[in-house]
Amino acid sequence: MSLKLKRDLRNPILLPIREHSWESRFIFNGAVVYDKKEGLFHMLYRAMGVDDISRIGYAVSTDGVHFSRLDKPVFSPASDFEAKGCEDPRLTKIGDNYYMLYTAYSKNGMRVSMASTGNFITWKRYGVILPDQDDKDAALFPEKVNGRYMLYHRIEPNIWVSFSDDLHHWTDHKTIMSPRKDAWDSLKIGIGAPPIKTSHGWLMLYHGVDRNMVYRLGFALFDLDDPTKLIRRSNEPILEPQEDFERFGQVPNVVFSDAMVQYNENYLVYYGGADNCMALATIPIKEVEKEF
Ligand code: BMA
Repeated sequence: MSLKLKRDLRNPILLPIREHSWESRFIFNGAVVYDKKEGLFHMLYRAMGVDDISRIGYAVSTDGVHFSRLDKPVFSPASDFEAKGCEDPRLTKIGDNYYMLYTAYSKNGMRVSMASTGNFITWKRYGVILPDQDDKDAALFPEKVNGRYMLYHRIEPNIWVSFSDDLHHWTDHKTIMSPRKDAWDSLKIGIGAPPIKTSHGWLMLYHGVDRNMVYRLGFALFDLDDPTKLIRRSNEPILEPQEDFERFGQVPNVVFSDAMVQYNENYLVYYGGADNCMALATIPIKEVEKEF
């Protein structure tokens, strides 16, 4: 499989705003959803400013490229577990609500946390949902599996899932995907975007890190009936650091994504370049379907 994402020529599509102290230095790793009825792309992005604490900003767009932003963050640390920041949001719509999974970062480490919203401004906070150990890269599966909610997360170096009846208590943790020896994803992996349903299986975007700490992106396909069963994955990365904004920045050689959106005939992959800015790369759905 040698699928490659195509970068949008207008990249980077979002940059820090120097005049806003909370997002003056870096903005990256945004979650994006497209609401077909409204014709709007909603983005929640990770922002860092003068105090080095990650907050979540909101941006909205009609074309998926040009975004209007709010002056103030829409989600900021509110507990000791979040004292150093709320990082890397991922969004899943279930019913009328959007569920944001994010990393709560503090001196105690990283914990998977959740909040839900109907409007991206006001939130119901669930707090830390996996309290026991360092854990991150979380996203909610868009459907119930055998009557239960399913959560993706990452306990190094693997991608895990857990299950819940009520979204608060998570059990039955198991590994569903691991790094591969001597490959671009040899050190650790984590989910990118919540999977998209296709006729062949659940298409997941994921990131892989190698021993040189280069972050790349790939696809993985999971069984339609049993989404914990991996069918295949990209032998070669579908996107890797190449442009200057991906190679130089807060953390060099990073393409890191929290969002894949189905829009017209394409998948749109939104990604952070070098933990510095937001960028967009696309691939025709047909091309992906041919390979899988
Ligand atoms: C991960 C997360 C991401 C970041 C990546 C590369 O551990 O912190 O937010 O993009 O590292 O630095």
